[in-house]
Amino acid sequence: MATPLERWVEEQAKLTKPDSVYWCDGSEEEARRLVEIGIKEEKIDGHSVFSELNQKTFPRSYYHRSHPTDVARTEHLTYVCHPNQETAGPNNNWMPPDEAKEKMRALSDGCMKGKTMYVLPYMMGHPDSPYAKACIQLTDSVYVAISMRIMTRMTKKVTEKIGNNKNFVKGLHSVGDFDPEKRFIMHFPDEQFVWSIGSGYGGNALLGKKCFSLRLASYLGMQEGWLAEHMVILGAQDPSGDTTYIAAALPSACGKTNLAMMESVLPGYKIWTVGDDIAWMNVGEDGRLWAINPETGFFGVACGTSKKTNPNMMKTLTKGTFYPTLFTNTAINADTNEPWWEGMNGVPKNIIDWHGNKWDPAAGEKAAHPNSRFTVSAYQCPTLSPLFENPQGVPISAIFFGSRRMHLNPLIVEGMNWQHNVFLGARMGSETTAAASHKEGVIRRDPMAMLPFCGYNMADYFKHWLSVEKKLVYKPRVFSINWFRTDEDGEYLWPGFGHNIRVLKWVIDRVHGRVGAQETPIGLIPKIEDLDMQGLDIPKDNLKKLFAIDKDGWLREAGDIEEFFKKFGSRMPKAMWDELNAMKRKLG
Ligand code: SAT
Ligand code: MN
Repeated sequence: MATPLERWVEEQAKLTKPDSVYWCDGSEEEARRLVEIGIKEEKIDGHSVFSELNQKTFPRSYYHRSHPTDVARTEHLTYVCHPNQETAGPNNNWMPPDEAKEKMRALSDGCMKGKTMYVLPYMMGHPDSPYAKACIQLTDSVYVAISMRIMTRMTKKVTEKIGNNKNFVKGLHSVGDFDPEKRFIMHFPDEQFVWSIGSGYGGNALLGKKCFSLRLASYLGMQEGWLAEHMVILGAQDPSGDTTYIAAALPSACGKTNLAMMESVLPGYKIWTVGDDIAWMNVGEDGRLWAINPETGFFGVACGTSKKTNPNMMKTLTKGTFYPTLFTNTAINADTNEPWWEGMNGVPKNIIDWHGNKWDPAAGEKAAHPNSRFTVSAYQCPTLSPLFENPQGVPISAIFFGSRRMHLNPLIVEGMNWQHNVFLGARMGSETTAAASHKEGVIRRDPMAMLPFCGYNMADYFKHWLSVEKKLVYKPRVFSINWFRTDEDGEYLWPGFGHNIRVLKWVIDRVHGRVGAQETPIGLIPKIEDLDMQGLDIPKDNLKKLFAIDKDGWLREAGDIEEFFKKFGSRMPKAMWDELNAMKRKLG
């Protein structure tokens, strides 16, 4: 008798009509075979799927050039198909599930002809974790199969674990013919099912990541009383040896990976990395908030990563103990066959750009795509937390809601109480980045950095965040952060990167009740003298500017927040309106 899993795979094969179906076991030997296929057989737009990079300096690394139209998440083609549009909310594109499936069936009919369908059994979360989920993704892309091996715990055991169970997480993925006109990422929360066609790009195609671990999981979390968040998880060890765990939400391409493995400039402080993108958070029996990272890899932005900005990532990328590491749409140093990107180090003489052509700097185009990425195993990270594999996760004492703002938002602001904390997340706005295909650098509301990832009505999401308070005996402190404020000349006021430990130190001291704060109309800010500035010589005036509250600017911001809240009509919790009105009142 076939299992429900086997029957499901068979049904999908009947529709997509691959030449063969291959069940992956997640082994290194298998990965080597798939990479070989990517080098020799599979092509995208005339290019090989993989090519070998310099194995001396970047051991076990391969280069991947995507289809030129397939370089970022496509939010306008991403749908969350609840039976009822209200459940999806104004923050999601919506289609009735039946209509969505009909559309996808038509696009998927025969889409794997001439190809192999790979069956990927994987866990999100450590298999011993009570919070882990067993998942299956089908795909016709070796790039996606290999990426999933890096990003998740892919093993045959998952198939056994699913056994005769019907309730596993399902993903059906095909790159189709990469036609953006025929590209859709459809979510069916009631069935724990994601159906994606037309793209091989990370967030569109690695269905365990944003699609399941955020969009579907956030909805599941709402129903079951936990939180699936777009957050880094890190441990900050202080000179006493204590480690304080922090979860930090930041929009895509705003420095989450750098924060997760920051090299402290303050002596005695050390950061331990638990995750760089996704946190699943449950209230434990002890009343504390416990976070796990469901992933095992980093899918990070290459541009700007260097020995200076993120030395631990450069070490991670060159370690070569896990097979393989991927570089997607970076440039290549033609003389050394090493990956290269803007901001890595000096500019090599001969560069192949991300299109595969000799790069001419005079033409004014970047050599690496601004959203070029690496895919690398977390097990290569020198700062990986000793609790990375802890099934319970780590206890969170502080939460950051961060945005990228040249103006307005202070370096750090602390919430006054839980309701205000939730408002700090709900009022977030951030400048858009190259991680999604839209205009860059415009401010959009992005509550909790979840706008593209919240799989249900965001008004209900705020309600859910508010409701978590009553279960918490030990409430994390909550902060809004912004590393990106600039002065009149557009120069960054804060050096960022390893210097951010100065801000974390203040946070740790707040968590342990060792330091005070001062109240402003938007929340609590540090007393300047409480920030540890040893070894950093920046004008005192800059520090003042970093915390300046521009009342008129904030009143305009309040108007923008109000417009956003209004979209949710009567579903928006009154608590959020109360907070907005209180902020306006305090601003005068
Ligand atoms: O969504 S991805 O995982 O591809 C990257 C991001 O935008 O955070
Ligand atoms: Mn992300």
